[in-house]
Amino acid sequence: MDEQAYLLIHTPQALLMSEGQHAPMIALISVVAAEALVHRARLSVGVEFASLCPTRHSIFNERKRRSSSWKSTSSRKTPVVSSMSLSAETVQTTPYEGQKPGTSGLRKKVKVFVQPNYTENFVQATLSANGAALTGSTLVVGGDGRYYCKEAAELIVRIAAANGVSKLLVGQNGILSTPAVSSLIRHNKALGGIVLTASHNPGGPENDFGIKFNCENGGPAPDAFTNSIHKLTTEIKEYKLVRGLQIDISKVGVSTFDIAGKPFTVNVIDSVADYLRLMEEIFDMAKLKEFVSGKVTGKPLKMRIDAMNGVTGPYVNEIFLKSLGASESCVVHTTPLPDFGGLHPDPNLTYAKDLVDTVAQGDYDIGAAFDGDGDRNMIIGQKAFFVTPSDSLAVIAHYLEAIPYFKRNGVQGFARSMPTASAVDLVGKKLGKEVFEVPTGWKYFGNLMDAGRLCLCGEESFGTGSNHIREKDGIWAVLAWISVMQHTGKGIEDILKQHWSIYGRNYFTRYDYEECASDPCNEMMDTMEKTITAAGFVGKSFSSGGKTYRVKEADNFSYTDPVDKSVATKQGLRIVFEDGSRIVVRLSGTGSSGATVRLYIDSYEKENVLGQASVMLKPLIDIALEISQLPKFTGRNAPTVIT
Ligand code: VG1
Ligand code: CO
Repeated sequence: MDEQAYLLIHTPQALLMSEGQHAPMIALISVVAAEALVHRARLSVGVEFASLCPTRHSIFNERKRRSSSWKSTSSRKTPVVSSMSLSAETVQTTPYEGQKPGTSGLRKKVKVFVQPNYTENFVQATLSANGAALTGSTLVVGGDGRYYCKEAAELIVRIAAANGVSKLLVGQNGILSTPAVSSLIRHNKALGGIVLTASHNPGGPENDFGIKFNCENGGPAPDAFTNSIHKLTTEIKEYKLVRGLQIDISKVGVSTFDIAGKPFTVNVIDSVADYLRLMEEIFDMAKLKEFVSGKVTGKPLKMRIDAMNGVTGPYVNEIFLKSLGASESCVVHTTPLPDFGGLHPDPNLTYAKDLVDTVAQGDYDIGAAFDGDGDRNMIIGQKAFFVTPSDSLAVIAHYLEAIPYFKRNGVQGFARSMPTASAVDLVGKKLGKEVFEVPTGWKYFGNLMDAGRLCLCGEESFGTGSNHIREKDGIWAVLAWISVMQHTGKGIEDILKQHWSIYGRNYFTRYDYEECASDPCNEMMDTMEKTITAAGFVGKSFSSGGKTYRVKEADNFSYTDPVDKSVATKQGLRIVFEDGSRIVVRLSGTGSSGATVRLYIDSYEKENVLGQASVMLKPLIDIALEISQLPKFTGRNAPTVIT
């Protein structure tokens, strides 16, 4: 990795830059002093924030336990001195409606974000939601490189400086994957991180931008925190800004400023280095490299890794090409582009069609794709054999011993989001582990991980991850799969078939109806909720395609967090039948306009495990469309995406 550090000397008139291997001692002292300030501020954590981020104490303890060999990214950079003195100003503003973070951050069209003060308001509210802990804090800033990321990152630098933040770690060119942000927050003991992404939503001037905040544990802000951000956006009257603060985020290096007498440091960091080291700790890279080379098996592993022009490109190059020694032809679309090259950066069978078609030809052993911000993954085997995310989670759970990290740290419980098929539950049961069912959204896993009860979890939406960070992690998932392949010596299809022969199979499909009109969708949900919660619905039978299902349970899913007892209600309509089959309907919380309806169907077969999901699930799909009256309310006869 590029270990270059720069000595930046600022004067109000000029910004001079020179490469420096030997920084002056005075600079060292100033950085140490700044670190001490940060430390002091962290000891006086605001009560307000502590109550919003209940995980704070357990994280702190976990950090104390963690190996002291880990060096923070910032500590490897040459310290820098600056004489630039600037002051903060207060800018009057008025609230915008609708700045309410959804499943994962605030997502709107770029056109909405670029309105005067729109981004400024939201960033100020996000910072203010941290309360007293913000003063003297360290924050991580980066995003998936989509259109408006760079401008937003520069704006955040100016607003953070004015709000008493001590230090920012900014990804070079504003590039940091969501998992990398999570890792950086943890390793640098930062207060949190601002991630500039609309994740799997398309990018470009006509498409989406997004901002999410991750807390001190590295995970997405919990509901209490995002509610507080939203409340602040409705009351905002002013924001703070250091207007004259200019940072060149295209160069790795440290800049320090004096903001009204207080030091402020911006550390532009290599986007990949910290994450690479984390992967090297988790996986046996040497063994995987040998496996990829075919040295032992006599047959090199042929992989096709598609970064879909999202943020994972630089990570893919570093990890799959350099560390694992794969050939150039194994990786595609590895340059992050502001509009993802027109691709929809959502790794599913519809939007990753290029990958699926290529792997379908039979030359590759494994195909994988990621979403815009690198937290999702899709895994396919030879001839594009599709691994459902629900199965992917269960298989990884079954083979955790193939990954050194789990050998070292032990295996705690497993978890999945409610709409995810329950394949992992069966593995958990066999291994005698706790299994949790949480609402949709990665934020619900964090408390369980911090409490030491959860080590592996996933969502049907192509999210898989572990307690190595507090986000789902696309590249981690692929490395986990390669580890399983290495461990078993089997291909992906065989691994799945063997898994089903042990546990039975959870057939799963999801229908997405994207960009529908909002009002009729809300009406549909209300009507369906009334139908399924009415007296007499439980016990009712529905028949289709020669199959009959009797309702065992039906509700609008609600969840009480086992750790902090917070309650999340209205998390999706759910009909559970007597044989365990399920119909789930919910509205997406990540769209930027209109409504997206998600219909999830799953059913379990102990013996009949080699059927086709679309055929096996057809009767249940028809029943779901009948009960929900989806075609009538949405006017749609077919979904936009089928998974
Ligand atoms: C979707 C997925 C959910 C995921 C969320 C964020 O949410 O269903 O499982 O956690 O996106 O993923 P929704 O509300 O649209 O169903 V990401 O990679 O877009 O941050
Ligand atoms: Co994502």
